[in-house]
Amino acid sequence: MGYKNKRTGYSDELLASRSIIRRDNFALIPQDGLVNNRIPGFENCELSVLGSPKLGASFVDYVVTMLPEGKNTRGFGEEGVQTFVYVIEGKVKVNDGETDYTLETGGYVYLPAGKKMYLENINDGQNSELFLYKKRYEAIEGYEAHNVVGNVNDLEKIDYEGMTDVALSDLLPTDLGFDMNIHILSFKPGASHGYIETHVQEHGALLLSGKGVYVLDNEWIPVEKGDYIFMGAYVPQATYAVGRDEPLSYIYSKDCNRDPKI
Ligand code: UGY
Ligand code: MN
Repeated sequence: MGYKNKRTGYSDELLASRSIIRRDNFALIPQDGLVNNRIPGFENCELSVLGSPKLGASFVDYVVTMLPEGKNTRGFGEEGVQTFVYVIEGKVKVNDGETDYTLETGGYVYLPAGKKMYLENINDGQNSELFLYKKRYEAIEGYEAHNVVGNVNDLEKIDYEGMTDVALSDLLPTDLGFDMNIHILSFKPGASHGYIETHVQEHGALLLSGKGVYVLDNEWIPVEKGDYIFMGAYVPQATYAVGRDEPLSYIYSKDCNRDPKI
């Protein structure tokens, strides 16, 4: 139910939800139940804020449906904040104040702090679906970040920790100018993590395809395409992919390359 699948009004079934919110720890937010948020600058767009500081994240994630006339001419981002957009489906023009980039499905743009992101749906009268991200940039002397433009279909797929049925792609450069990265992890049905990770980094993950069972802080939770998972610092995490042919894939952010502040 909800605006994403246009099922609003009275339900014939009992009200139910798969949402699990453990503030400052982890959250599962399925598409059902998302509500349309209005954010200045986004015109003719339906969007929902996913991970945010109110949940315990140091970043903000959004899922955005750009309607045929959808745009942001005011600029997404603010002083000191880096931004990232990934096209889940559609065709979008992204501008950094100077240069236009045309993105199709699988395309992405990262803009460093100091630049605003302008967006326009150019998908021939059809909607475009986006994953958006912003985080305050933590600078270090002698290094800086720069614009990154690409498409996941052109990226190298690395066997994840030696497992040939789990593929990892890094969307951003790994050099010290970047204090975060965006990755895609893809598990063939039956594949899994090799161990339950526990680490200081946070993740915001949007499931792009497939089904699985995710363990978050020792709770085993069924997950599927369209779900969003927030994993806070140190939350034990891993997954088993299930299903018949579709891989369980998700795009996710991870902070990196910085010494924690005290
Ligand atoms: O990069 C990661 O930490 C990743 N393997 N985490 C995850 O999939 N939950
Ligand atoms: Mn992890």
